[in-house]
Amino acid sequence: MTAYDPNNIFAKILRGEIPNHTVHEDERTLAFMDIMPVVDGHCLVIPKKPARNIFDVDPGELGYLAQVAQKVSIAACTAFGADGHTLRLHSGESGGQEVFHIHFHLLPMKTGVPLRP
Ligand code: DGP
Repeated sequence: MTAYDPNNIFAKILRGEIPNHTVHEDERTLAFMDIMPVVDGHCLVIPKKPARNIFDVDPGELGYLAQVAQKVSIAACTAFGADGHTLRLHSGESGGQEVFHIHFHLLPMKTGVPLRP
């Protein structure tokens, strides 16, 4: 299995080396706005514990990440007036992953408003 790279962008965000717009933080997770949003309110939630993706994340960490994703998603939908939601998790280059620190994309959706390309 490929080793976790401690110099990936999200690891740098966790260490405070790259600024971010944080929307939620606790002892195990961080949620922040995506720098290239495909919809208004697009944010990401990541565990603080290193993991590349679905293939190596600890199941307990994934479960807690999903709980936080639910809370932040509901808050984001309220804040952005969304009536739906899309939750994405890319794993591996073929799965569309570009940053190799596991993250959920939280996408508040509005009827008639498509994702930006
Ligand atoms: P993925 O393809 O699932 O690995 O998505 C990576 C996402 O990370 C992509 O939507 C853009 C976002 N992103 C990349 N670099 C940065 C950054 O420096 N700051 C923030 N906030 N988001 C970033």
